[in-house]
Amino acid sequence: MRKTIFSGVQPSGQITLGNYLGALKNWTKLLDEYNCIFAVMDLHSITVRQDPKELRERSLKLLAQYIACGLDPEKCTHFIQSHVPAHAQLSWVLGCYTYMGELNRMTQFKEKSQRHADNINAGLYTYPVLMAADILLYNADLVPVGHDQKQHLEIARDIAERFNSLYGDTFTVPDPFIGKVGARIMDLQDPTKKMSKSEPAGSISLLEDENTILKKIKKAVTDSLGYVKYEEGRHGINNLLSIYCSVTGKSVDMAEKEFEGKGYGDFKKAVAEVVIDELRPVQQKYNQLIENQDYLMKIIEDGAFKANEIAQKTLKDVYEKVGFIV
Ligand code: ATP
Ligand code: LTN
Repeated sequence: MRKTIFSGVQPSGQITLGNYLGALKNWTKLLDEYNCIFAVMDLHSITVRQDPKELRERSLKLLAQYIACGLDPEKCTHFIQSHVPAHAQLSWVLGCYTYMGELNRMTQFKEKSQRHADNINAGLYTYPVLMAADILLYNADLVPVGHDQKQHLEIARDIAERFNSLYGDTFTVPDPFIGKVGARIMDLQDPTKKMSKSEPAGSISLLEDENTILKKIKKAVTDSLGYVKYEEGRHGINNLLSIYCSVTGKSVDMAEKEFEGKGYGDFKKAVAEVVIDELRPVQQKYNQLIENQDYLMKIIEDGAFKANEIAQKTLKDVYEKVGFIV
């Protein structure tokens, strides 16, 4: 039997080159080997205030971007998280098997609390529990994510192991799959911070036009050393090298040789070119897909049906084990 992978992105903004290189691009490499499930994580996205109309539009746009990136609906299941009630239901149960001490250690909670100091809500705090429910419902073996999600994967594993040891084998304990390059793409304006949907100035969006991409990469913060080499502490250059290598599949050594004796101007131009070439077909496909809303709606209907079937089974097993009348 094929192993299962599960992953998802929040419809919390325009998806970035970071999301693409750290997550989506890796997912496409796994389609033929695994039973693949990719969801649009709308429940997670309301941990930060969203405009309802925009959120609804973004959820469908995100699905279109999944497919445009190569996540063929013939080969994987796509659904919207809120269409499968078992996510919220299992999340409640798992919350009773998660310690506040564990949640207190989550760096994403600390970061987001600082960024949204006027809205430090309980959902933001229990976010990792819902994420564990997402994964464990489908007994996912592997969860491909960017580096920033490593800690959340660890807590999901701990919750699964704790539940299994109390009630017998119930959940598959998931392994993270974090790419070697591209797992942590940094902000172009402040390369000490990760590129994020919520910081458009230093991010490249998947749907950005060619001129803007070129301009943003040309303006990327670097240093005054003037040579292209991956070295400790050279955040700007290291980031551009990661982007270049992750897009082209070349090793850092190869890229360094290629740009030996060349200045930052040439290097940045080359980075922009490979990014533009990579995104062009994705954008073309996206523009076609987004015109066909009926097709997209059909995919999420079918996806929700399949996902509900699997999720209900797991939830029933859990309800029985904890002592509910089912
Ligand atoms: P937000 O800014 O709303 O928190 P985000 O940009 O961090 O969103 P998520 O939806 O939280 O995006 O993440 C989707 C996937 O993209 C996850 O697997 C995450 O690890 C990955 N990812 C996010 N940012 C980066 C980045 N800068 N580099 C590599 N991978 C990333
Ligand atoms: N928290 C993730 C999005 C997410 C996710 C998941 C990823 C929610 N549930 C389950 C993998 C598996 C993020 O990228 N911020």
